[in-house]
Amino acid sequence: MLRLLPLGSPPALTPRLSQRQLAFSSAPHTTLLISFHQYHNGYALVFFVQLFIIVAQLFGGSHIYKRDTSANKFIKLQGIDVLKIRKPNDVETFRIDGESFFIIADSSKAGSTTIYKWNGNGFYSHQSLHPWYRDTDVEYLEISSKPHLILSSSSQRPVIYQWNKATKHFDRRTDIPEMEDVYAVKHFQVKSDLYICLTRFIGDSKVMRWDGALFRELQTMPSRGSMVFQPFTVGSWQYAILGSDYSFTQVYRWDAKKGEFVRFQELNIQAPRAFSPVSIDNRQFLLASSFKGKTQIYKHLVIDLSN
Ligand SMILES: [Ca+2]
Repeated sequence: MLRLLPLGSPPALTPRLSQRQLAFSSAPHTTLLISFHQYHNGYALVFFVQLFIIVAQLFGGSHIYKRDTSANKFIKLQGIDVLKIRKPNDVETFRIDGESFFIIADSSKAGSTTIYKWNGNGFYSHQSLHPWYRDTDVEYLEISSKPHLILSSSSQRPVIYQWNKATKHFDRRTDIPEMEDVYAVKHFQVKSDLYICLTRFIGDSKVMRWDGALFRELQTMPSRGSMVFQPFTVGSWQYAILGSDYSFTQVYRWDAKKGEFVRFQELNIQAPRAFSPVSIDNRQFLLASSFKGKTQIYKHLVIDLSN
């Protein structure tokens, strides 16, 4: 038997790395994201890692920080175009053919969801997608080993873009039919099958399966003020957790025999906005950030009931 146990709220979750410059805990609606970028030097076999933090925020402009290893702190590397990025709602990072990118979903009508690419010295705007649609979320995933993006908007169905190897840009491929008002999309894989969790605030959130040509509905979960539907694995267990502002948060566990999620546990979290699994010393935790209350940490327990 498995259970997620509340461990209470952490005494201090402010990251030590960045508290002085970033102060994101006091900035409303700040998306904080850390990504690793690695570079090889083939001849000398010098290998090093550069660490960046992208701070996208509603007020005060969005910036990129770079870890300065000699000073042991993050220093501001560059600002992000305020004409394109006005109301950032989500950031994702990805690598294609050895190159590093990130994308910011912009939720203002005047802004534009934009991809940035690392050129060795800084990140430069590479492609703007989808103007005028007030995007709320972006998801990077591979479909049949090809890079794709799924953009969710408050004004239309989620749109799927596919990477074009020749032009090195994303082209619109298709949309997800009969799915209006999707706030966010997250993907997961079970063996070789690809699935997505689609969050809707009210109504039904959904799980869909890629059938080789399009995503088809697999399951429907009632939403009561949901802003996050996060799939995650702990060991060999696949879960999905559907947050709720007006009801209990639901944890689902994948049933391999049925090939779908089954209800597993309810959690009481105020206005959850993100869930993140963390593994420390062979112990598994789930961090649940809250918009109104304290961030909660749950521990994953395996209870032996054989005795
Ligand atoms: Ca996202």
